[in-house]
Amino acid sequence: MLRRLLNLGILAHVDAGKTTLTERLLYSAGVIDEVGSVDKGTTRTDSLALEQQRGITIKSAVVSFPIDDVTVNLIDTPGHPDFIAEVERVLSVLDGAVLVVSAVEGVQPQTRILMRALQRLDVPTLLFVNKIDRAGADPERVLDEIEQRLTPAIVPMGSVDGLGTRAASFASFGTADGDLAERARAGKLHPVFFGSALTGAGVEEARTGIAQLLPARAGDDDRAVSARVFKIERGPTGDRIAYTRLFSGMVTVRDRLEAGKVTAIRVFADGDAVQRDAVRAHEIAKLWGLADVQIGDWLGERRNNAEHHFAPPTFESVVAAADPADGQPLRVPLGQLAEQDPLIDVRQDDARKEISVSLYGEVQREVIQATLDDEYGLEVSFHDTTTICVERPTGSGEAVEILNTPTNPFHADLGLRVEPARPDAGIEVLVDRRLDPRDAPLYTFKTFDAFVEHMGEYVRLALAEGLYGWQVTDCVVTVTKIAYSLADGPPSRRGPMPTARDMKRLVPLVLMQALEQGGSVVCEPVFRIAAEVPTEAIGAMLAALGRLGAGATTPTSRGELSVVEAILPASRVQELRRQLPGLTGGEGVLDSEFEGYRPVTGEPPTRRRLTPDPRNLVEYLAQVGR
Ligand SMILES: Nc1nc2c(ncn2[C@@H]2O[C@H](COP(=O)(O)OP(=O)(O)OP(=O)(O)O)[C@@H](O)[C@H]2O)c(=O)[nH]1
Ligand SMILES: [Mg+2]
Repeated sequence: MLRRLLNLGILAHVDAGKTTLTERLLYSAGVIDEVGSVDKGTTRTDSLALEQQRGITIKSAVVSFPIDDVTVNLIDTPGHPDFIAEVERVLSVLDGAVLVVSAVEGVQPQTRILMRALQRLDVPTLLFVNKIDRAGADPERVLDEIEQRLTPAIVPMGSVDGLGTRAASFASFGTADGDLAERARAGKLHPVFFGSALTGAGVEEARTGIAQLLPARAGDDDRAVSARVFKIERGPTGDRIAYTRLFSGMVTVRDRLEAGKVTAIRVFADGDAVQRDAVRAHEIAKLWGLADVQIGDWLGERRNNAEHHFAPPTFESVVAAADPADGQPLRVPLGQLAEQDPLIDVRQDDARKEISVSLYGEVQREVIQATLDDEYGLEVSFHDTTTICVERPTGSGEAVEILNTPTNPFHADLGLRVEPARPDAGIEVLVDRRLDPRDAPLYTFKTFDAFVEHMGEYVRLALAEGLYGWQVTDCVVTVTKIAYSLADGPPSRRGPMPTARDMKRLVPLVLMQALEQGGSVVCEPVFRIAAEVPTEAIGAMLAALGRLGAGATTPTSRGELSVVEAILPASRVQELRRQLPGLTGGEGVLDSEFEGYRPVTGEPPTRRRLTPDPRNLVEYLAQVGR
């Protein structure tokens, strides 16, 4: 029988029971003889010491098990919002997903965020309403919440008996008919199972559902290689191990890829990662030998460009050795962590000898701290935590630099225009269609397309630090003029050809002038919060929101509880979290979800530049070297 493959993600909010369910599925498939426990630190997928100590998943982990003729590669993901980037990388390699919702806590903001991302990417998804054995479980309410807040396209697959007890069980309505299965496999309908990962109730039915209601695939090895790296691990000798999903083609040991030569392959198959000579379409493998590989890289053909599905980190902190006498450089260990972890964006300020990292939150910071301590014997502390802002152009600005003038020693004319684009549009780089391609320095860039591509890269690099030092985004940059000097041209244009290096240094010079002319505004990350508080505490809550400068919605009351929503800057959300227990007698619950960036009111915060500032021409030229 030809085996089919299904790469399956398990996603949910924190503590919903993903790892416990994974363990149960492995058990029910016969891959393990004993069900491990998160609370004892004995599960297959929470294998890191830190995960076992804390009882939470930090890194995604792959395990494989068979269901009939299907090999399922299950990827258990972390649910804590601080580790959302880990989920992001996994999303692009999935054929299907199980979204777990707790029958007690119900649909959480994180559940909504995950479901939206799955829908955007058209990943067929089953729902598993977990913890029906726990007191307070209310599957009917949760079903309503799913319908109202996630998707109306759901089909309950059975009913629950003995709710809220250890004996709680799931009774299936019977086999799914062909039409339902087809629509589920196409992602148009979401079957809902109920159960308990702890007792195993409903897990057998969910396992059958996974094979029948999600799209398993048979390989097509003949096509060109297209594969994606979604996780990187360091082996005991410091070698890089790239977790890779193949979409098409085949990769064999000794293949030379752009990122290096494949020296060993282990393919996930029925319980283990097995040593093989080749990995085929739809399989997931660990690849050794790719020295230059990075998380998110495509091997061979790229499939899509959609990259960011979730909010970016909103804070950054300076990291320093806890003991000032400890001369150990942090740069290498932090660099290695960043390599494995797309979450960690390291910023090195050479002038101040300071390193800072971007952060989602407190838990991630503790994890970085503990990892540096455990793996590198480095004790570090974090200080000066600040909000990461962005800059958006406010108006259109244009600048031109002509070669052989006192302000432009770079052997090329260059004109750039910066225009604002809609929020979240990102950066687009264009070339004015009226430009004559022959005016571009093709001697340097070979083709006009290559010239355009390089200009795009230089513009993006230069936009990393805007007028206030923040990343500039949501804009369109157009190359409006290009010309170069000629060895035998008229005296005013005579000179050597511009090099790529020249162009790279000239771009920031022109771009910053254009940006300055149009102006920019600093925007801070804001969150939409929903606070559920005892109705008698609502007055205090509204007053606190007022003090934090947030306009709130009119509270809606659900009996003894009232809910109020507001938009708050990231830093204020932290403050509100600290105040909440005091305001509500410990009864309040605060949900927050990244909303976007909004212009800051008052004095805009600035960030120290790490690259030479082109607005100070003399210093800029001295530093970049011409
Ligand atoms: N009563 C009960 N407890 C459960 C059930 N499933 C999981 N738990 C418990 O809930 C807690 C969290 O379970 P995990 O499996 O770690 O949840 P998770 O979704 O993997 O958590 P993160 O990976 O950290 O997001 C643990 O204490 C589990 O024992 C269930 O069905 N019933
Ligand atoms: Mg987990």
